[in-house]
Amino acid sequence: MSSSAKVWLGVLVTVIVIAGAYYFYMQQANPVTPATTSSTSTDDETPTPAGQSPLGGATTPSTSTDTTTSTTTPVTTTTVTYKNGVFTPATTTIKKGESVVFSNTGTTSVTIDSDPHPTHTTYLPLNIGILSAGKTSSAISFPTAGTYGYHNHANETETGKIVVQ
Ligand SMILES: [Cu+2]
Repeated sequence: MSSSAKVWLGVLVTVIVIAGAYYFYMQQANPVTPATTSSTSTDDETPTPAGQSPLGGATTPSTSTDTTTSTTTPVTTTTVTYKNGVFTPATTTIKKGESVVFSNTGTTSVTIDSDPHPTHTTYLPLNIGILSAGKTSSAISFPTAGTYGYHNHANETETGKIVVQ
């Protein structure tokens, strides 16, 4: 029993000596580390003044944002009605940049397309296609002045035009 205690004591002393030696060597290696730390703190001083300049400049752009917010222009939209073979009004006059919607208030469907029939090339946004009875098209914008004819593609004698001034 006492001999095994001596063995354990020997092991304990050996471990302490090895740990002490290891710790001593680590301390000798340490002088390199403080040199790195002091050079890092020198680098930190440079970004700090640079970071302060954007913070001061940020006050000016936030003021100009308020000026941009007040831009809301309602678009004038004119309705053309189609009822059982007739577009009303036959000629719709609007201003540049305004819009037109087609509303089918009759009992038969209509196929609205841009002139000329059958190529429909005058103004492509006017190629609405089939508008069922009771339906209203989405708004078509006319940014450029001119005369834009359209017709019922299913019955090309039913026509109308939009004059953009
Ligand atoms: Cu057509």
